[in-house]
Parts: sequence; C-alpha cells; structure tokens
Amino acid sequence: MNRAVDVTTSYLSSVLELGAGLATTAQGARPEKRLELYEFEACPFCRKVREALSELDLEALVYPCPKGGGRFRAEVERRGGKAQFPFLVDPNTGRELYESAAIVRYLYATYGSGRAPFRLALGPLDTARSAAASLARAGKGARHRPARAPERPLELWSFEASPYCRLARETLCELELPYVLHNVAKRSPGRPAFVARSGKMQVPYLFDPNTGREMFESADIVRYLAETYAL
Ligand SMILES: N[C@@H](CCC(=O)N[C@@H](CS)C(=O)NCC(=O)O)C(=O)O
Repeated sequence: MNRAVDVTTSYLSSVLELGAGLATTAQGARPEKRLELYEFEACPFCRKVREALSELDLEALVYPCPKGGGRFRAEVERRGGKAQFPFLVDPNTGRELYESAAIVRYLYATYGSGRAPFRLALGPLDTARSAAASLARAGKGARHRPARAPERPLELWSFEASPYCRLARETLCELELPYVLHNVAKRSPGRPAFVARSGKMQVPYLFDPNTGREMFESADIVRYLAETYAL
C-alpha cells in the first residue's frame, strides 16, 4: 500500500470508530504497576480495549499477537488456556481477563468513573462499528512478518483514534515488537509531560531504548521499524 492510500484508509478507519478512543473521560484510581495487554491491531475486539485505555488515560505494555506470530501467543495460552485476544493482565489486582466487553467493564470499574461507556450496551452493533474500522485497513496489523526481537520493549506515545498512530501500531504489531503504549488522547493529563520530553504535541512518537533513537512522523517510524527489525 502506498503512503497516500495508507493515510486515507487510516483516516476512514478513525471516522468509523465514531469518536471512541479520541479523548479522555473521567478517571478514577491510577494503577501503580503497568497493565499488560496481549492483542493485535486489526482485531475489532482488541480495538475496543485500546479505546478504553485511551479514554481512561492508561498506559499498557502491549504484547503484539498477530496471526502466525510465534512470540507471545503461547504465553496467553499458558496463562489463560486459549489463544484468544484481547487478553488483559492487571498486576495490581492479579486479574487476568479474556473478552473485550468484560475487560472494558473492568477497566472502567477499576480505573474510571465506575460505569462503562454507553456504546458497550450496544453489543454486536458496537462490534460492527469496530469491525468496520478494521475493514478499512484491509488486514493491516493482522499477520506477523518475520522480524528479530528487541532486547527491551519500545515506547510509543499515541492515542487510539489517531490515523497516524494506527500506522505505527500496525507495524509494531506485525513485527511482534513489544512496546509501552503511552496514551495521550485529547484532554490527557499526560500531555504536558510528553511535550516537555518531545518538544511538541504531536503523535505518534517513538522511543527505542535499544538504539537510543526517538522520532515523530509515522512514515519515518514505519521505515525505521522495518529497517531495524524486519528480516
Ligand atoms: N468475544 C471475544 C472475541 C475475541 C475474538 O474472537 N478474538 C479473535 C481475534 S479478533 C481471536 O482471538 N482469534 C484467535 C486468533 O487470532 O488466533 C471478545 O470480545 O474478546
């Protein structure tokens, strides 16, 4: 896919998300330890969880589990008994959960206002909304590509509904590169600290502790990840 098609279809995907994962909402208690999420970018159920993380201004260590991937899928099977995604691990409470609706409800109950977003009550309609957003990207972020494993997780500043962040996340996912997802959605209280670090409010922003490289610009990030890790 060329860059113009990538950006256009990623914009369409964001529009089809219908505002979910764009801005933060009421936040509750903050986790002491980072949440861990096993997921893949193209999965509509995983998107619902990432939307909730953005809205609740929560960070997560993301373990990408694209189809055909050999790095983290086995860990989910070992812990939960089956290879189904999303799978959330909360080291603060010891909870380990499958099922996107249960995970979103848990996140809002534990780290939000207590009440899950209205869209969750729409059930299959909400899933159709998220599936449409996946369809717009025609399978990007679904299948693994051979890549070497980094020693340490990368770090990405992002928010779910950003079309440019999606392009960066797709590549991280396909290459099975684990990363700390710093969500800085609109109204995020984390934005000032991010700007202090990076110099301006623009995402995606990638930091690779394995090479010391940091950069803005989704096209540069996608190119850097492929050149550095793809085989
Ligand atoms: N009801 C589950 C459905 C999850 C689901 O079907 N996930 C698919 C991916 S979209 C899956 O794990 N497939 C197995 C695989 O990819 O190997 C939920 O809401 O979390």
